[in-house]
Amino acid sequence: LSENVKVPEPVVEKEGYLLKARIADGGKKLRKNWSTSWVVLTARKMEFYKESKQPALANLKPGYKPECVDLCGARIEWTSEKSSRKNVFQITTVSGNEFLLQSDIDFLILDWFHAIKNAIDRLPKE
Ligand code: I3P
Repeated sequence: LSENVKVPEPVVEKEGYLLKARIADGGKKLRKNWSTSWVVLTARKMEFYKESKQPALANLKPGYKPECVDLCGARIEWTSEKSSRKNVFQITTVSGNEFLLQSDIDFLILDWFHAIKNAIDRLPKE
């Protein structure tokens, strides 16, 4: 294949700001640290950007790679034990990464939960 062949960008199903905390990395517990993230959902994965994914801005930072979550075989569930905040759900990946996502706005977090759950349910389990 020629180096000029570009892999098309996957279709964005949903994007927006959420509060995010990564609480485990490969099964190893991490210290919880909430931060606002620009979240981009496509069919197979989620990306967490430190700021709005403006293509022009992203291009100004060569090499910037968002945190990426493979949704194949992932689990999603509401949790009330892992945070004192309301409206928190957890995503657990096959590789043992755990993320909490939260918004105070009920309809907004519900939309995200269902969009991610639908994506996971459409994917093969591994
Ligand atoms: C944590 C921080 C988190 C809090 C967490 C604290 O302290 O306040 O916001 O989680 O509670 O440990 P630190 O900044 O010193 O690490 P929530 O906001 O989700 O409750 P936790 O220990 O009960 O997880």
